[in-house]
Amino acid sequence: MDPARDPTAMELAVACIVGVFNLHSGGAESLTKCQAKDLLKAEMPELVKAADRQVGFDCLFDKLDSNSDGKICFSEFIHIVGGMATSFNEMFKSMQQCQK
Ligand SMILES: [Ca+2]
Repeated sequence: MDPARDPTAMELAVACIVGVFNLHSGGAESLTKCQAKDLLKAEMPELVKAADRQVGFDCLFDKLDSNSDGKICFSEFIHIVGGMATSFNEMFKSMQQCQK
């Protein structure tokens, strides 16, 4: 990245996602179940509340841990972020439809 220019909104967003993952993993390659729960409760509280109401956190964790190694690696984490972004985009489009 050219240090002479300001980062783009997308670069800042990606850096933020990477920073959140590393903050909660302590710099490790993967999040433990406890670290994943702390991250999701802090950063995606509605997802955790919905999981607690419906199936419980353990079931959510098992679904997110796609390779079943008991940890959440960065690529598994980014799928969670992608799902959340997709939901936000759908909500944004619905709000636009209501304004027309
Ligand atoms: Ca895993």
